[in-house]
Amino acid sequence: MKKIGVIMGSDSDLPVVEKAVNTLKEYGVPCEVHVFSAHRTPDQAADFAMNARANGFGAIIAAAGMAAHLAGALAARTTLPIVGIPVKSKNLDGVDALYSTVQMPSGMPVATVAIDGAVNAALLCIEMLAITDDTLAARLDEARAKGQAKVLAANKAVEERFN
Ligand code: RP5
Repeated sequence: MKKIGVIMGSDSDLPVVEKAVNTLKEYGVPCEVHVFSAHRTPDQAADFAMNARANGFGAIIAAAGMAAHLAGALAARTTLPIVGIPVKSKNLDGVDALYSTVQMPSGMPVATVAIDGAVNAALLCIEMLAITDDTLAARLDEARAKGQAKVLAANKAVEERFN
């Protein structure tokens, strides 16, 4: 199975990023986790992206806050799919990172999830791998069915109380 690269701009992003790592682990998807900054360690970030395909990665998750250029900087160096997580910071609540991550120029895509949307970032990568992996696809279906059962139960409780 291809690996997922999980890159964050700072170890201060770890509380958010850990949720992506845990989700990948739940599905048995191998990943590598690194702190590479688009601004503070640009050479290491570029080097990782340039060699990622040859090193067995299938997609890369990039989490960064503030002037969040990490996802775009990695996208500039690889044609592997990049999933960007805009990380919330205290002054602008993550809207700064959301705009920095999502507003990519044409020809240079970054699939951007919600602010702090680490679980969805992991699930999106798992869905990419599941295109050619029926076991993973079945596990995704199972999780969807569980989610649906939960909402149906909640609906039943609300309907019984109010209707
Ligand atoms: C970004 O700046 C990082 O991704 C982090 O979210 C933010 C703040 O970094 P630290 O100052 O906490 O290292 O590059």
